[in-house]
Amino acid sequence: MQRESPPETVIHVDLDAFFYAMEELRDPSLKGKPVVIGGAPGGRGVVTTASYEARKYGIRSAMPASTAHRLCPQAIFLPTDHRYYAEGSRRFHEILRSLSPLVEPAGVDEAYLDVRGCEPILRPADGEHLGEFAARAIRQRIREEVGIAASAGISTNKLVSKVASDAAKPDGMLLVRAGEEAAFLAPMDLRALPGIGRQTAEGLRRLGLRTLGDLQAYPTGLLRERFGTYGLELARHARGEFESAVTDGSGQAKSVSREMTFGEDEGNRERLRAVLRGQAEQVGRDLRRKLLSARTISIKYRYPDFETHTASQTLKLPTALDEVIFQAASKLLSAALRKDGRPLRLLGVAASGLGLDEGRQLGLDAEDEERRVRLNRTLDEVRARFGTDSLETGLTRFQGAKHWRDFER
Ligand code: TTP
Ligand code: MG
Repeated sequence: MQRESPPETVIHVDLDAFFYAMEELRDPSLKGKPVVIGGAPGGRGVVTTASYEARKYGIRSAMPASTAHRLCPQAIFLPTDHRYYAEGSRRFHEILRSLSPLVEPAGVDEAYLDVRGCEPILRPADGEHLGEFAARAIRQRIREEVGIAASAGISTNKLVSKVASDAAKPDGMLLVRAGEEAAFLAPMDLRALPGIGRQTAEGLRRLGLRTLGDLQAYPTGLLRERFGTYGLELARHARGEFESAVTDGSGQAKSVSREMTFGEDEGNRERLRAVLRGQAEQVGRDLRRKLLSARTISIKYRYPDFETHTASQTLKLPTALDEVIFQAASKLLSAALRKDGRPLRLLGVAASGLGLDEGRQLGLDAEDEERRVRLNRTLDEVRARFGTDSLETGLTRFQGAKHWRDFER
């Protein structure tokens, strides 16, 4: 008899304390100890992650190493070893791809998959929930083949599954059934919802809201007044409604972008280039964080009369490097301004044609490329510590300029 799959088929998988777990794998004596990865106790550098033991002392990702040292002087500090972690990350993504045709990588240690219709591959026992069965199988294979623990969330959509996997940590899994999404989210802090960053949370707290339940109960009209269409999206997300489906991660539709509407129309070429550079750096950082590289770089620009254009260039090799993204975007902008030199109202950069970056772009210049990727990673760490402005290579902040949907994590 053909049974229908239960509707909760979207799974979010995220490895537990990933960089630390990889370190513990090769040095089991670290087990149960407070360990910090990245930075030196002397105060230089930034924490990439910490063991769960170290987190008991309040140590968190992106915190200066000096703060971590102050919180827990006896902690063990280890340098990061990206090349070694990348190997674990590659195996992790491979396991997922072997279990479902629909896998969307979302970072070095996280991905979404949809197992709808995968009964023939997964073969759950009679009466067993397909999503739960798949999540259990995935976690077990990661445990056996990578050697570390993963947590999983299972629900009808990516947003709720992501929150569920967070709630299931460490080494757990959680199923949120269709119709129970809002009740599941209600008691949680506003920041538990991906897309509510520090600033948005601050804005919501000023309205007197504390939990996602408060947000669910808040009049939608008022949210719209305060936050525009983003307010409407917030209301839907707080109830656990999320439209965007799992994609296979290589689709043309997916892109990483940044754009900015200027407070006053901007005609100064140097300033426009500086904005573009800042955006290229942010796009590059997003790509590296997601372990993606891009094949196509585009710009979008809008004149004061709202006439809007895009222009794009396809690269010979996919990239995740700030400089390559900036050079391509900058050439496109120069060409655009040669044709029509009016001031701009909006400018943005996008990277598309995305694929999982498994070092494929390492061509003949492999060593040089490696060095540049490493440099970009170091810059990422410094920026995480001091904020984006600390290392801007040009002028990127404008009076009155505002980022459009620049979601914080
Ligand atoms: P996360 O999945 O956010 O964190 P985690 O795996 O260490 O811990 P959790 O159990 O809560 O999932 O990030 C994955 C890895 O990415 C993390 O091990 C280190 C790296 N990373 C950074 O380098 N900098 C950062 O700011 C963050 C958040 C992560
Ligand atoms: Mg993780």
